[in-house]
Order: sequence, then structure tokens, then C-alpha cells
Amino acid sequence: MHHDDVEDARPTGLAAARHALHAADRVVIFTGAGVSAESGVPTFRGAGGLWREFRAEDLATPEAFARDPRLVWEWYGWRRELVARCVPNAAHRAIAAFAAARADAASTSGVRIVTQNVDGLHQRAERELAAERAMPSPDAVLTLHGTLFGVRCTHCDARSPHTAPIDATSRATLPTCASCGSLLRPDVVWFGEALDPAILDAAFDAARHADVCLVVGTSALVQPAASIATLAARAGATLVEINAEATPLSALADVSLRGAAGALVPALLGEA
Ligand code: BJW
Ligand code: ZN
Repeated sequence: MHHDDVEDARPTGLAAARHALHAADRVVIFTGAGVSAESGVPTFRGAGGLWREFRAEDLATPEAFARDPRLVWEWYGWRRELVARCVPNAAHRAIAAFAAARADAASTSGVRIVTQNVDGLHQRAERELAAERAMPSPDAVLTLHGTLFGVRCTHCDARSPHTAPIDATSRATLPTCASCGSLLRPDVVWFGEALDPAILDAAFDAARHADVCLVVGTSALVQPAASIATLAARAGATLVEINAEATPLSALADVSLRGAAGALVPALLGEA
């Protein structure tokens, strides 16, 4: 398969990608902020990617937090409240249903969901589907960049879930560690910080063994996450991309579908 002109390739590209995905034993679904855009979660780059006058690169760093923890917590507090009001969209639901259907099948097959997102919407879609079907939730999403709904101590590294509202009116009102009293930080991965090696290894491993890698809604600019797609392609997987725009992966993809995840993902993964 070759990456053709998008206009001409769309119908055949979609059909070919559908076939590849439904015939595959092992699938990796690698997602970014674009999969949640239609839920109302702002993306990082491009239109609407700014919070006030700041870019993600200005706030998502340990240096920014050291300089002004109140400002950084204010941003995270705002995002938490925003995401808490959002719900999974048709793309999250189609991914959860596709993974659940494959979980019932033979154990050699499987779907690995690997996300850069910290919004928890894939997990919520999985839990909602499991509840609907009165089945246990798989809770198997690999989260490369952490979660908005957790904290980590800046001193003793203790981690815990944290969903209470953040009072970022001053440095003194920010959340502190129950065991050592130090400042808590969001449990996310900032620029210049290492990803959890166990999670990254599991994601790379899944990529290396994938028959198909479906990439949805990521600009594919941030490393090492973006290597999941290139690693899968190099190891022989069919690479399928869904994005509103062209990305550095588009030229490498066997099929590159240009459009909204909320429409294209169900078209690709749903029952015929
Ligand atoms: C739609 C749509 C719709 C919209 N339907 N599509 C130079 C070269 C290579 C690497 C580096 C370099 N200089 C520095 C680095 C390293 C750096 C990096 O990659 N920088 C690049 C920006 C150049 N990486 C790191 O620092 C990483 N760590 C590291 O390398 O550690 C080394 C180390 C080892 C050992 C010890 C110590 C250190 C860490 C990266 C962490 C990234 N963190 C963030 C913040 C997370 C917390 C938070 O959310 O606040 O992760 S940054 C931000 O970018 C976030 C995202 O997960 C990540 C990726 O963004 P994503 O998801 O792709 O979103 P967008 O907005 O970019 O794209 C959205 C896409 O959707 C667009 O393409 C749209 O078209 C599309 N779209 N609507 C379909 N409806
Ligand atoms: Zn502590």
C-alpha cells in the first residue's frame, strides 16, 4: 500500500485500513490530544492551543514549576475542571469497543491503547462500556505522560490520586504532601523529564509486535512518544493515521486519513 493523494485515496484508503485493522491479530492504537478535541479538550498546538498567552512549552516544564508553581498549578486546575466537564466522544467509544471485542478473542490477539493524553477519557470510555455490559473494566491503557487527576510529591516522590479543586490563589494554598509537607506537583511528564520506563517499554514492545498501528490525533512532534509509530512501521506494521492535518507521519503512513477523529475512528473500527 502507498500513501496516495488524500482526496483520491479516501474511499479506498478507508476500506483498505478497515480491512487491515479487522484482519490484524495485534493492533496498537496510539493517540494524542486530537482524539479528545471533539470532547471539548483543547489541543496543545495549533488553533486554540493556548492558555492565556502561554504555550504548553512555557508551562509544561520543571523550570516553569520551580519558577512559578502557583501559575503552573492554576493552569492544571483550570484544565482539570474543564476535563471533568467533558465526556468521551465517538472516537474514544469506538476504540474501547474495538479493544473489548478483541479481548474476548484468542489470547495471542489483542489491542494495546497507548495514549499521550492526561485527560483519562479513554479509560472513562472503557469503564462506561464495561458498566453497560456488566463486565469488569480492562483498565489497560498505557498512559505515557501521566494523569491530570494525580499528584506527586516534589520531595519524597509519593504519588496519589487527587481530584479536589486546586486553590491557586497563592503559593501557600497549593496542595502539600501528607507525609512530608512539601509541595505537590501534577503527576504528569514535563519536557526534559523521563517517561516511566515500564510504561514506555510496554508501549515500544507492543509497537514492535504490532500488525497494524493506528495513530489518531497527534502532531507526532514530541519524543520519545512519537517513536512508537515509527518503530511499529519499521518493524513491519501497517501504519494508519487519522488527523485533521498532515503530520511528519503522513508520508510514512500506508493510509493517511484527513478529517475528524469522531467520524473517522468509528468508520474505521466500527461494525460494518
Ligand atoms: C485532530 C482533531 C480532530 C485536532 N480529529 N485530529 C529535539 C528533538 C527531539 C526531541 C527533543 C528535542 N528537544 C527536546 C526534545 C525532547 C522533548 C521533545 O520531544 N520536544 C519536542 C517538542 C521537540 N521530549 C521530552 O522532553 C520528553 N522527555 C525526554 O525526552 O526525556 C529525556 C530524558 C531521559 C532520561 C532522563 C531525563 C530525561 C518528555 C515529553 C513530555 C511531553 N509532555 C506534554 C505535557 C504533559 C502534561 C500535560 O498535559 O500538561 O505532553 S507536552 C504535550 O505534547 C503533551 C502531549 O501529550 C504532547 C503531544 O501532543 P499531541 O497529543 O500530539 O497534541 P498536539 O496539540 O501537538 O496535536 C494535536 C493533533 O491533533 C494535531 O496534529 C491536530 O491536527 C490533530 N487534531 N483536532 C483528528 N478532531
Ligand atoms: Zn512528600
